[in-house]
Amino acid sequence: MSRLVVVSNRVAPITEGEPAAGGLAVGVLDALRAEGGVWFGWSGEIADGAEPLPNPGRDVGRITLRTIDLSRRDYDEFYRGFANGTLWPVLHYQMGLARFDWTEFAGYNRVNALFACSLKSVLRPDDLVWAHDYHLLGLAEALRKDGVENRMGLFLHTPFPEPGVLMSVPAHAALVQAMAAYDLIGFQTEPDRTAFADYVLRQAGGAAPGDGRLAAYGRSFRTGVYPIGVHVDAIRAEAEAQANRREALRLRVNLQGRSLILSVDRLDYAKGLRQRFVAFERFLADTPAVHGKVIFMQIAPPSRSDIQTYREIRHELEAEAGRINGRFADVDWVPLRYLNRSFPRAALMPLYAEARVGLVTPLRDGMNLVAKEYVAAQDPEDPGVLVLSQFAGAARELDAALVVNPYDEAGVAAALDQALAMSIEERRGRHAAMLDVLRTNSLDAWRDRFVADLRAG
Ligand code: GDG
Repeated sequence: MSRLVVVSNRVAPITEGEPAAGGLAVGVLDALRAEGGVWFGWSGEIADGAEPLPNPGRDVGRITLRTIDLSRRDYDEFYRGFANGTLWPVLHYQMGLARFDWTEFAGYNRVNALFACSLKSVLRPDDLVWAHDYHLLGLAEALRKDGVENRMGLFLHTPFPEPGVLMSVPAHAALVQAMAAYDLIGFQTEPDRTAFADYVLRQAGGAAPGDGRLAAYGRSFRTGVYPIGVHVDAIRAEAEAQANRREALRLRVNLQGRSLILSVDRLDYAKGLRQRFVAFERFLADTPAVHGKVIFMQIAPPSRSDIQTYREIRHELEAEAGRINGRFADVDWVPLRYLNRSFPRAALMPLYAEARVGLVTPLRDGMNLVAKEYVAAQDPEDPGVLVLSQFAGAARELDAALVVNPYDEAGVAAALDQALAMSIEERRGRHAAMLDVLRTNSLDAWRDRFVADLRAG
């Protein structure tokens, strides 16, 4: 069988025998561990004058890790610039936070070509290339220009916006044309796939012969929907096995019977933290009966902190958290706990299980694995309630959650009230329905379906 070669912006640091953190890393590693293969990407190192050849390979079990370094200019123009300064906000419908610069777009293409050139040196003729995410929209086109004819697939972890939104990026036409060089493009949800197809049909004069296939730019390629999932049983086992860990015990003692509302997000404006803080404030203002009885804990490990918009949101949230606590806290109660750091995964799972409410309200999200992890971690006999943004990809599957509009403070506040008052019968019913979906659309199913479709062509 053909060898699997996974390409992502970063190769996650992995150690044999240890679980990986994050959905992409877990999903990809399982596939590679099962079949053997190569994982290729940026090392995380910045080295000026770096060669386009990959660093010496490192084998972890049956997986070979191949990395390249980036120069400072590559990092600035490709990573901080076009990928995270332009594409990320636009893909998440945050056009007001996007900037655009043709030099950065050229840097993005240059790094995609660098990846291609370096990857070519390790590729065998029948390897399957599986690229991940918005950093690598141009990889297949660059490989094909280098004469590589392997089968290539792309899975986009983020949303794909409607054509009118995408077109706010001046380079939109070149971007979509480059994507068409893949043989298979996978999306998290049907609306993402449809938005992409709309662009190809209406803006690029393409055709849709059926079965997700599109014809445009002189090529024919497939599109499909592959919702990423989680390992349901492993998460519940982790939540239980670690239930007596020191942090979980400390938390339980500290809660003193109060209800915990929990949010866990990378610190990113697309996750809707500012709107969520305001909705929680509204909930406290509207519901005096809960004062002293609930605690909202926001875990938000910093991310991309060398990008200005990320520094700004961090400052804003610190101020908001202080203001809300200043307004409502009492001598023996602080309503909002804002933890600006990351936790080991083993500590996170029992926290999920302890929380009465999982509050997941991104402004846009490709999927949102925290929502799925929260559901998987619950005790089926006494589960908590998921409050979920309608703009998370996960809301397409988890419609038994309390689905809210993250821009509607009053609506989110009302959902919190409803969640905390919900009967055990209703909680069990909603949880069982969501668990069924999680089992069907598991992480294994995501990976197996994508790889099978890529192989089938
Ligand atoms: C992208 C898309 C899509 C978070 N804090 C800590 C921690 N985490 C883990 C969570 C979860 C992962 O990070 C975050 O995944 P999400 O899906 O919520 O969000 P993104 O990072 O934006 O991921 C997203 C995903 O790709 C997969 O396709 O769902 O839409 O944006 O697993 O548990 N893990 C640890 N400590 C923390 O403090 N250990």
